[in-house]
Amino acid sequence: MKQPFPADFIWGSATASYQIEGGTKEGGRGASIWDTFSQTPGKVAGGDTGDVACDHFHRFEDDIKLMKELGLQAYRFSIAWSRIQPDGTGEPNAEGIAFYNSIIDCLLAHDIEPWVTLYHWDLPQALEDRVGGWLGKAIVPIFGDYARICFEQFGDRVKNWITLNEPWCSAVLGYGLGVHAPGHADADKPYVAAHHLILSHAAAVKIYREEWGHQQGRIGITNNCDWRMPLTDSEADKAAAQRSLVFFLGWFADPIWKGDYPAVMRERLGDRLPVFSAEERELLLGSSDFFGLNHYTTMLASEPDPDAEVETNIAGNGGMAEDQEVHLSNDPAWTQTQMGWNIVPEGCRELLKWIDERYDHPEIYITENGCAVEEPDVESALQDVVRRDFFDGYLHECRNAIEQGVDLRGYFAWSLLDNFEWSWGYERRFGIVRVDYDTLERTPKLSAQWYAAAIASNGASIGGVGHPSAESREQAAESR
Ligand code: PNW
Repeated sequence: MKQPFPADFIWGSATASYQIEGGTKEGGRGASIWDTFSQTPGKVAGGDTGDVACDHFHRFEDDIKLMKELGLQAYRFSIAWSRIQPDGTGEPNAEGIAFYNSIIDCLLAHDIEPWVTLYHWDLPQALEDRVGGWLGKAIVPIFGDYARICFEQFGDRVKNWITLNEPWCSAVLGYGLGVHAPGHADADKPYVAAHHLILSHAAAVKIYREEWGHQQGRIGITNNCDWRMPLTDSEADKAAAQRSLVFFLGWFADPIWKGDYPAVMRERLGDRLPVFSAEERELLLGSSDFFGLNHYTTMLASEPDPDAEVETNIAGNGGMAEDQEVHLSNDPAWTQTQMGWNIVPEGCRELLKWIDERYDHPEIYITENGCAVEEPDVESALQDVVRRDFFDGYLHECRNAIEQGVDLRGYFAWSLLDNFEWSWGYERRFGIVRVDYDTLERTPKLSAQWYAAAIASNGASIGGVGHPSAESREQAAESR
């Protein structure tokens, strides 16, 4: 046994509405941009949709019992906006409210703390049609109105709110690369969409603090970021790694923790990057009670060689590559997940330290971390050693970060269940619990048993599976 985590550390798991609920035509739910996108031929692997997904809509009670069996202390899920407001605006839909009330009440009855994400990518289709989704400023007060309904209906019991999940993904994958809904591929739209996402976050937080402060909850935002390790010790490569991090995370976190976009983005983008008014900057600054982080992988960053052919837009990992001029690559010593994402636990520790330093020691929650592993059958899922070792390695480095002074308060494994992995459909499995998509049967994997033991020991059992240490990886890399 190693050092336990801090006594009040929170252990949870996370999901998202469109990825698990199914029941897309039930309970008065309106269509979302992910219904439309997944029904568009060629957009999602295998033509998969979220129509049934894990059928959590009908099975949430059993799923919550399972969470209890695993000892989860917190559960992060998202609300499907179009269940609350089928057309994106107007009076709340009573059936949608009742559905989330049932989930919240059931969680509390099992002593599991609900962490609620207001927006995990499933924008009501009606808003895409009427106001152009996140591209128009009109969305800002509309999101505020939706958030207000949620605070009013659920805030007596929900004390942990996350406004947006990974606005980087909404902006870059949805408006830049076209691989997520609504499927725009454009060089400038990501910056416009991001601007309205950030302002929508601020609008929701203002409403929460001004109108619902008596509920005494907390509200914040979850951003995603990979780590960037400089390829060499050269100043140019170190600068490239920093630039890449700033374009990834600083884009969204700087307005909230520093009051404006990063200078390097302004320098490189000029007026392609929208401008916040003084009033908006004031509203943004300090508008998150905690730093929500989703972290999955690490890449090497270097100054592009002007003579080499520059790789642009490595989907999902680079962002808007042309604007950054950073060359990204993989260390061949690294192993990868089924997503092709490098497994580099020390990158997680380094990113936590970077956030701690840049944003002045915020309270951090890892609201997602996990991996996809190829699991053709239930037998392989019951032996998901790669996933178990992934969690053991990443959480071991989380503890190291805490020991080095980072204020990490909690961790949510992505994901509770195998689920609809966006443009990859059901082909990629991230769950600690196996879902058989024919029978919808749930089977906890080895990683779930491992996680249950980790929680039961408050993390003291973590670091015990004997994966290569950071040092041995470095040695392996150097000796190549
Ligand atoms: C996150 N990328 O998405 C989401 O929050 C989850 O809904 C998703 O299932 C999970 O991570 C696994 O993919 C991401 O390309 C999607 O860098 C893509 C990227 C990062 C996160």
